[in-house]
Amino acid sequence: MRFLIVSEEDIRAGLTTDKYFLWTEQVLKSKGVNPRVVAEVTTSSWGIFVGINDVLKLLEGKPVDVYAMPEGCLFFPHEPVVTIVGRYLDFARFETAILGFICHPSAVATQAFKFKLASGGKRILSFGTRRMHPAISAVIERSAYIGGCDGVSNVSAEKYLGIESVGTMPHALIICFGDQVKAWRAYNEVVDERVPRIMLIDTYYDEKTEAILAIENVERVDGVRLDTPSSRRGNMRKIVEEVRWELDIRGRRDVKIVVSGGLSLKDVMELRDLVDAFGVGTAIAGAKPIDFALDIVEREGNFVAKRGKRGGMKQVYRVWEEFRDNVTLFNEKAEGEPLIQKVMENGKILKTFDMKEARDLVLRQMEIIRSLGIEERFLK
Ligand code: PCP
Repeated sequence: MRFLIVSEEDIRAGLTTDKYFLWTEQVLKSKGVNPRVVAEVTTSSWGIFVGINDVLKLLEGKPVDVYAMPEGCLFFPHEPVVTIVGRYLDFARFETAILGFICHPSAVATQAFKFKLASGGKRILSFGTRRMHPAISAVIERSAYIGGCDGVSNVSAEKYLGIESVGTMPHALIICFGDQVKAWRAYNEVVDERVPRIMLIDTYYDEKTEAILAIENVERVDGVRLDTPSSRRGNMRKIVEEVRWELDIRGRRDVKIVVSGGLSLKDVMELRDLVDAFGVGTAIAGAKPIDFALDIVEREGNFVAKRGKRGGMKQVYRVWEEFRDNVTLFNEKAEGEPLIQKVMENGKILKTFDMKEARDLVLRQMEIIRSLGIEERFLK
């Protein structure tokens, strides 16, 4: 018995396509129609572009050229993030997988970006792989990390991404001991001492009661985590304020406060001055996919486009100082740095993108947004 996961071979062979592409192939072949086209991937919202490496792996060896923005680049509405040049039948059936490789990962990165921007510099931890299929855990953590998360909880990130995962402790640990103090002490004794001691303080009693219990009974407490259930959240800010107060008056300003559980961007903005780190699950890992589409914009050298799309192969020039772009036809010049570069030539991969470089690019863009004071535009 195997998990229901489509194999890499089947994805490469084009099995994960939508049926209408197979009928399209059949019709075009039978009528001898196979134009040379330029097709581009665009959407009507802004976001952080992630997923190009898998697209390149998918198209490797096929007689097409591919152009793309760098991974981690913030794209604006209607800008091409990927452009494919070749005969339509050489890539038609891969549209489904090409979009699948970027729609959800880019959405995860975009959500991570928003949370990091909203946090005002506080730590954002990706806690949400449990909300999605485990086969894509590493994809989620990579996207979350590129988007700006400071840490990721899924252990697969260590093997697949080369980054150390982070975490605290689950309620199950406390309940197995049936006693918070015993559980916290045991954690202290057993877990590698390099791991910060972030004690979960909402299992049985009020958070401030458990916070006091922790610092008064456990030798080492680096932080406390409030995962307060929604049924108990009258006013989360007041709860966190109380915990901070009780810790401070006992001389424990050093104890960090971590908040998790169903967090939204609004929650983070409301709590960021009080909280040191946020564990975010569903709102990042389960991000609503960005609805990228792949559209033909040139056929046999002529501009074409369906309604709502813009014809012609394009270049995007970024004016960094103002954080705005100029979009032109590909061979035209404009003010700014060209963002679209050739990444595949006739099926040969010219460039892949490094996760850490992509993350650096994201953080650089975030810094520019902050320095220009235009955060509001990117928090919607
Ligand atoms: C998990 C963890 C985080 C949650 C998930 C993040 O919660 O403690 O708070 O995901 P979310 O943003 O989608 O809520 P639980 O399922 O309560 O896990 P546990 O009781 O094991 O800590």
